[in-house]
Order: sequence, then structure tokens, then C-alpha cells
Amino acid sequence: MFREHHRERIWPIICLTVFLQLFTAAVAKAEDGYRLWLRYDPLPGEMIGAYRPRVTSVVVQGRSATLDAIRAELADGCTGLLGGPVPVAGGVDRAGAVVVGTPQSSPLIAGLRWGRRLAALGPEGFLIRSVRLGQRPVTVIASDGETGALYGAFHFLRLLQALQPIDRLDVSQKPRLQLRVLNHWDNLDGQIERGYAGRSLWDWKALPETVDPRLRDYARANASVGINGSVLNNVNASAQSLSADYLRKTAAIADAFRPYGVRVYLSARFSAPVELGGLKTADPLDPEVKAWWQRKADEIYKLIPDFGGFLVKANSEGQPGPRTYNRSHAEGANMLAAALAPHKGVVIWRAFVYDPKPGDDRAAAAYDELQPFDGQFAPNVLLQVKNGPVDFQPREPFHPLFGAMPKTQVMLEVQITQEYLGQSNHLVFLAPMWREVLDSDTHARGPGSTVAKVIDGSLFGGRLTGMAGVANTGSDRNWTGHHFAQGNWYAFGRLAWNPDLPSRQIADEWTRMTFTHDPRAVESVARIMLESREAAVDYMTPLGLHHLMWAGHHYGPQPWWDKEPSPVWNPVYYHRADARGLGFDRTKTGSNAVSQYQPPVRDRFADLDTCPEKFLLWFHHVPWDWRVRSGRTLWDELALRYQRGVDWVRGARKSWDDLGGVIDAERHAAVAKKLSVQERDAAWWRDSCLLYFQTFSQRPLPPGVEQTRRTLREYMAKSLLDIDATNH
Ligand code: GCV
Repeated sequence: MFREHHRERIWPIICLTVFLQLFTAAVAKAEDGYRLWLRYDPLPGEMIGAYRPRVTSVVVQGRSATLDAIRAELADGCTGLLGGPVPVAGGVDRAGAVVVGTPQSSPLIAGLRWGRRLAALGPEGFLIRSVRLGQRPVTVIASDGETGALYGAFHFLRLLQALQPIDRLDVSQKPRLQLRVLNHWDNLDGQIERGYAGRSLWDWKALPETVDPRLRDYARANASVGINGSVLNNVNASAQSLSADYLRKTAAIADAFRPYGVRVYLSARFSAPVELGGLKTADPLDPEVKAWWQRKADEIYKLIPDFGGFLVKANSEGQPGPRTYNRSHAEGANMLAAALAPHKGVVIWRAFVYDPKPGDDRAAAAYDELQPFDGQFAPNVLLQVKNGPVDFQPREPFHPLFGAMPKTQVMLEVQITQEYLGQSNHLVFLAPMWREVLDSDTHARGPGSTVAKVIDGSLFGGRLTGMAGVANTGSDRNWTGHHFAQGNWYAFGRLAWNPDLPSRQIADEWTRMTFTHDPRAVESVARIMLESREAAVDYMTPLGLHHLMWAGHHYGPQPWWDKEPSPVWNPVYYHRADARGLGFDRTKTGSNAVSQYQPPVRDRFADLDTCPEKFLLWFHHVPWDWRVRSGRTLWDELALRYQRGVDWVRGARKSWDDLGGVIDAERHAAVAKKLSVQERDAAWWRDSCLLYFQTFSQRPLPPGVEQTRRTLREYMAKSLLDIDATNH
């Protein structure tokens, strides 16, 4: 009797204990970064109290894959954020309903007669307004298109996640750029060129039969920041991706993305008619070649009616292209454009072309090759130009093509994956870098002709606009390798939606959505993020230096390297250190690449006295004893900048350590570990660069700069990647 009784009492306790253990383990395990910025954990209590009466149910009338996605996202999101069920309802039966849809899908929204306003915002724009429906206060999220309604739903969730007021909403938004596209440099064997977060998310072997459910989360994440396109394969493309087999696999991915408004694109290998079609040539003016591409386009659109188009890297780094047949880039692009035009597809033609002819300046090559063809590209061609004229360096001046092709639709390409910026080991928030290029004034139509206005079409006109980001995602559980690299994916989407968004706002909202609402922590994390890019410039390539990275993998410094077959892959080509000084003379006395900028910009950059110090060694070969603005010599300033970069990382580590109790233990520890690698790397950069440049300057390190820890010979012996395999 006693034993029975005892068992009755003890069982609930055992069950509870087991449940609590499992629950705790599950919660602890969940902090692996998988949920990105779409965590939907309960908000601070006082905010839940404020939001509750205004978010009581979710009303999404009608059925479609996108409407179902909206319903599920809002119900899950609001339920999670408000710490209790927010049910789905069929109609407005209570105050505080959140009503979402289009005039076509929702009689409630049709009844509001917002048709004209919605039409003006287009199928991706949305209105979010606090109104009354049948005397009940509700929030309406409406769009002319279902994708716009989805974007509106994510925007509403972001308002909650960022603790913004929602009682008198009157939000009206539409994307400033049409194509907001990730470029995946994924190879068909699952490897990712310049990928640092595992393998490709596309399992080509298993497709089309098996579609990884993770693709839905990838599409959700993209939609949440307005990214509407994904180029699935590497620009160093295999023709195989256009084969019938692979197109079926691509179609299965397109099906998974479609409810979230993400269209697929493919990188097209220019020589595919030869490799796949067995033709003798890929000459863009050959009628058989044209017909082959036409048939290929028809085949693609039969499988994927909303296929976005082709991205092409032509005649660059060994890729085939029209120049192989003595045709121009415009002739090549237009031939593909003609094949896609009947289906409303686009050709995104990359401007990343450079001819390694001896004596040429790589920074000038793309302009020389493409600018003469301004006005000759077909209406469904966009020219995709990297932010700077060399290659995604920690800092470059804006690409001169932005101010020089008024009759061409030019889109911006940035690199989200951190090829030259510490890969997945360094915390470097890239929004400030992208802001810098977007805010750069090309002076193409007088002062205020910013790159942002070039790419959004407002400066030169142009029907098609866009921005591309080389993706940093992979199969790692946290998607991007470094938890903070998620912030760069997020920032890309936010800036492609609105190229005027301040970095501070992006950092702030991402931190709240991803880590914490603790005001002290938000302040501290956002500060670290906002300062991080400048710090990386300091400890890698201060004062306009560039391309000093270890050849091949581009991790860590190798300023002494001069053994690559192409001179433009050697760091010595870029820094040009000698006994007199340091830097690349791109003025009249040197390559004169500076002349590619509009006169006011050119004159400012070309004059040593007016050139912004951040671009000093980009445009000038400067004597070691030249006095920079601080009054110090170039050599002393250089050394102190390197030291400043190292000091910053130490400070960031300390600030991060102080957040120990506020950030969950799992992610806190993971980031702390990465920061310790970053500190080691920063000191390594400082020491090896200064020791090497000292062999030319022959000057001592100024006070305030730590003595180097190893000999130059030791730094030259092994790359940082070889001494530590944590990166890959
Ligand atoms: C995909 C740089 C990278 C290459 C990349 C190339 C490009 O050179 O190192 O890996 O190739 O840019 O943008 O095409």
C-alpha cells in the first residue's frame, strides 16, 4: 500500500524531472544559430503586454502556396514572440486581428478599396495600416501581389522583433531595386568556391526526387529580407548545369523557392553549345549557336516558367566568351538576351574582366573593355559591376564604370562571403563597406550622383535595376560559419531592398532579432559590428593598400609574393614597395587609371593633397617620409594603423566577454573562440606586413607599436591557414 502510494507520488516528479532535462537540453541545443534572425522567442514582458491587444488572430483569406506560407509564418511568429497562441481565424471576429492578403485573394482587403495605392506599389510592395473593420481595430497588411503580402508580413514581424510601436501603423514600402539576387558560387560536386560554411545547400545527387526541407528555410530567410533571386551555380560554370538532367533538378529547387518569391537563375557557360550541343563553335553570331540557345531557353521555361535568366562570366579568368571569337561583350550578351527575351528572362553580364597583359593596370581593364559599348546592350541585359575595380578588397574606391555607362543598366555586385576578409573566422560587418560604395558620388550628372542612384535607375533611367551578393551560405548548421556572418546576409537583403538604409539601423535590428533585447548588449554588439570593417582595413590593408593576401586561398598576408604566373595575382604588383616609398601610382605619372573617373572625382583622387587618405596608396606611390594628415610620416602612420587594428580586436574580445551572461552560452562561446583567432590573425598581419615593408623603408617601428613576435622568414614559411585548420 505504502509502496503503491509512494510510486504514485514519485512518478510525476520523475516525469517532470525528465521533461525538464529534455526541455533544457532541447533549448540549449537550439542555440546553434539555425534559426537565424527568425527566432521568434518571447519578447520582453512589457512589450508582450503592449502588443497583445493588437495581435489577437491572423486572418489570411484564400489558398495558395504563398498565402499558406504567410499564414504559417505569422501565426508561428506572433505566437512565439507573444509567448502564447495567436490563432488563425477565418474572419475578423475580434479586435486586434492581423489581416493579410491582396485584393484578389481577400474580400476583406478588396472591400477597403486601396487598389490605386497598391497598384502604385507593385506586386512586391505593401501597405501596413491600422484601420477599423466593422468597428473593430485591426492591422491590415495588403499588397497587389502575394509576394508583396509576404514581404509585408515579414516586415510586421520585424516591427515586433525590433520592439517598434504598432498601434498607429501607416507603412508604405516597395523595393528600390528589382533584382535582389544571391550569387552562389556552388559547384555541381557540392564544393563552394570561396565558401567557408560547409558544402552546397543543393544536393544535386538527391534532386529532383528528394528536396532537402532546409531549402524552405533558406527561401524563408531570403524572403524575410526581400531577396527575390538565387543564381544556383558558380559563375565559373559547368555546361552540365544546362543539361536536361540538371534542369529537372533545378526545377525542383525552383518549386521549393516559389512560394517565397525567390526565382532561380543559372550561370551559363558561354561554350555550352560546343560542350553540350556538339556544335563546332560558340560564336555568338553563328546562326546555329543562336538557335541552340533559343531551344535551350524554350526547354528551361517549359520546366521553370518563372526562371530568372542567365548570369555570365565571360572571358575572365579562363572562362570562354565572345572575345574568344573576336566578338564583343555586347554581341555575346545580346545573343543570349535574344534567346531569353520571349520568356521575359534577363541576362546578367559580369563586368569582372581583366586581361593580364604585361604592363596593364588590372584596375583599369574592365572600363577599357566595356565602357566603349555603353548603349549597345539589349534592353534585357544588366551589366553586373563589382563594388570596386579590383576584387572585393577590404577597401576599394567605387568602380569607375558606375559613373561612365549612362545608357546601360548597371547593377552592383558585392561579396557577402568573406574571401578577403578573414573568411569565416573574422567578425566583419559589411554594411558600412557597402554603404561606402552606395554613397560614393560618381559626379556623372553633377554632385549627388551617387552609386545608389545609378543602380536604382534614378540617375540615368533604365528599366531594370538590381544588386547581387556572392552568398556566404552553406551546409553548416548556422548557415554561414561565423554567427556574425549571418548579419551580412541580412544586411545584403536589407540594402538591396533600400539602398539608403543606415548601417546602424541594420546592425541594431539584426542584433535584436538574432541575439538579445538587453539594451546594453544591443549597444555593445552594434558598436562592435559597426567598427569591425574599419578595424579589418587597419590590420590588413590600411591607407589604400590592397591585395596583400596569401595567393590562392586569400587568407592571411603574403605581401612578398611574386611567383604567380599572372602578374596581377601577385601582391607585389599592387603595393609596389621600394626604397623610395609605397603604393600604386594610378595618376598620369603611372597607369592613369584615375582618369576613368569623372573630372571632379579624378582631380580629387589624383592630387596627393586632396586624395582621401583611405585611398592614398591605391592611387599614389608615396615616399616613406611623406607627412600624412596626422603630421606623421607615412611609415609611422602605416605602423600605427596596423597596431590600431590589433588593439581594436582586443577591445572587441573584451566587450564580447563582458556579454557572457546576456548572450546564450553556446553562441557566446563560439563567437569568443572565433574572436581569439581574429586577434591572432590581426597581430600576424601587422607583424608580417611591417617586417616586410621595413625591408624597404629601413625605418624603426614608432613608439606605440609592439615589437614583432617572429622573424620575417617565419612568417614567410607558412600561411595562417596552414598553421591552423580551424578555418575550413
Ligand atoms: C568565381 C575572384 C575570386 C574567384 C572568383 C572571381 C570572380 O577572383 O578569387 O574565386 O571566381 O573573383 O568574381 O569571378
